[in-house]
Amino acid sequence: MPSESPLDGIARLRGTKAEKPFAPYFQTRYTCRRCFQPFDYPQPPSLRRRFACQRHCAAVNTKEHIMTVSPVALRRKTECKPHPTARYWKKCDVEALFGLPFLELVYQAAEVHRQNFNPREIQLSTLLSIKTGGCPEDCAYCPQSAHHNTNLGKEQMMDVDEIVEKAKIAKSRGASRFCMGAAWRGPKPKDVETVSAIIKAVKGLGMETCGTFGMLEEGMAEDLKEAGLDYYNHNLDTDPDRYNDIIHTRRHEDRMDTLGKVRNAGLKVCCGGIVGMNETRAERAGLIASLANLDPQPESVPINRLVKVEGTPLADAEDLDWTEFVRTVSVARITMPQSYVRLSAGRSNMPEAMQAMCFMAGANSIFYGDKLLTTGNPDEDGDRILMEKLNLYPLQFEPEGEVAEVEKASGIKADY
Ligand code: SAM
Ligand code: DTB
Ligand code: SF4
Repeated sequence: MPSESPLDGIARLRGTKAEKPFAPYFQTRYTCRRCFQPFDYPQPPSLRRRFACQRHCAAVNTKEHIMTVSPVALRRKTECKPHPTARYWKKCDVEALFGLPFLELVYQAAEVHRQNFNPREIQLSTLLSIKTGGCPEDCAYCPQSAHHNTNLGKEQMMDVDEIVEKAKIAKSRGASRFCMGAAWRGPKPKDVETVSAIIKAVKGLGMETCGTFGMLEEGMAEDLKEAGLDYYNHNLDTDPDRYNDIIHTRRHEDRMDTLGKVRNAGLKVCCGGIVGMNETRAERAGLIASLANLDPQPESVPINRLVKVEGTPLADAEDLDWTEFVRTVSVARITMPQSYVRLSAGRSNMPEAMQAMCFMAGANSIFYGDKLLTTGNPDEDGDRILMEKLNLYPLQFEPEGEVAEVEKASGIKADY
């Protein structure tokens, strides 16, 4: 009998065939940070080094424009391809867009917007902080970090009934999506059970649901999907090259890992960032490039203008000129033509004309309701008046599943 390899021996004992048991020990399976496809690399590279897979991404594997990988084998579900990245966006190309004459840039963005969306429709999401304050992360922008001296204390998780009540009000005022946020580094298994019950209840109202609960461990995204979560919000927040200056308690790669898990579970991705954190234009371009190179691109891209909160390290950040904010929205629209671009935090001190310019440049979603998570937002009445003035109207959400069936069978719209 020919000598048996150790792998053949294990296979024989298990009663399985040892054709291709697993890759030899020196081959490590990585996940490309651009396309989320697994690929093998012949030697375990240092985690500090950056790699792209050798498929299409190799073409862009130049010194400045490579993507990071980490040794987590992820598979993207084949049905989960809403809008694959049409091209790879180099940071310098995005910066070149930023440098276009202002009105030319807005005009190009408006054209892209009209090719992909009804420019009169605005998606309305209402936010609720279901667990506020005391977060162990040290994000320099965030009033909820336990590392900063803001006047926010650590609160308990809100009660389910109270959350559902808030969601009903949001729906009655015209919001199509209810976004729930928690000041966690990531949820514990028990927290996933609690939020799953909440998601189920909100989904039952016939609204889209979105959650932002921090970094997810294996299996959690699937549990949230199962509970009825539609979107997971997890922002890249700033240029990957600057990430460590803004947050010291996690890495950009950790964010990417969670985004991979979210995508693999079949959840829709809401991923954006913040501008106005003393970054350079090149760094804003880096943020937009990192979002646009997610493949598939995120369905929803929140562009936040920093809300400066006393006690946070960025409380005295320099004001970003309004034109630079409109440029950021325009560049997001051009590079992510099929994504909803949300004019997010920071609207409270944006004049109406500036918001109108953002809508012109392709923003087609807002946070609707007088509070974001812990800071203020324009009230609904003001937003409705602004939308009327601009002849915009809320995007209607068509309910799916049980609610839709009941409505269809009875011919009566559910009374929420
Ligand atoms: N803890 C979770 C996380 O970080 O993913 C979820 C909540 S966290 C508050 C959600 C997002 O809010 C952050 O990623 C950041 O983009 C945004 N954010 C937080 N503080 C902000 C501020 N002061 N101004 C603008 N956006 C802010
Ligand atoms: C996002 O990109 N912006 C929202 C939402 N996702 C969760 C949060 C904005 C928070 C602004 C500061 C606060 O209200 O605490
Ligand atoms: Fe925590 Fe999220 Fe705030 Fe960072 S942004 S401190 S993770 S709540």
